[in-house]
Amino acid sequence: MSHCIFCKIRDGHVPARLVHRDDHCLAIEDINPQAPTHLLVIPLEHIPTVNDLTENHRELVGHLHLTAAKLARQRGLADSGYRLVFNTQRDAGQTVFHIHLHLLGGRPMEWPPG
Ligand code: DGP
Repeated sequence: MSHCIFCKIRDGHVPARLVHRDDHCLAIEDINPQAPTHLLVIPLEHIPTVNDLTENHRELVGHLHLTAAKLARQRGLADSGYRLVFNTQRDAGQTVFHIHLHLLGGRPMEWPPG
């Protein structure tokens, strides 16, 4: 079995609060939410970091963003706003090495992030 926690969630071996699933990605509630809405949009394919994306992932990357925008609309965040983030490698605080798009919203956010 894969050691990757998001592969385990994808395969149903670890429970998660699933809010979306299709042929290319799933979306779950983050276990440690940093905002009233904090979802993770995760490709089904195991891709460790954004550095590992190739031209073959062009459509997938668009799909992850369109899925996040749809989920944000469903939660009434389209006008108030939200943040989409791919943390990449150590300095950005990446802890799970299976790419995931954070969708954060429901409160004002600061810039630059800490
Ligand atoms: P990052 O730091 O960008 O790699 O974010 C990883 C996120 O994944 C972090 O916000 C916490 C979340 N997370 C880690 N393990 C689990 C888990 O088992 N279930 C869920 N739902 N989220 C998890």
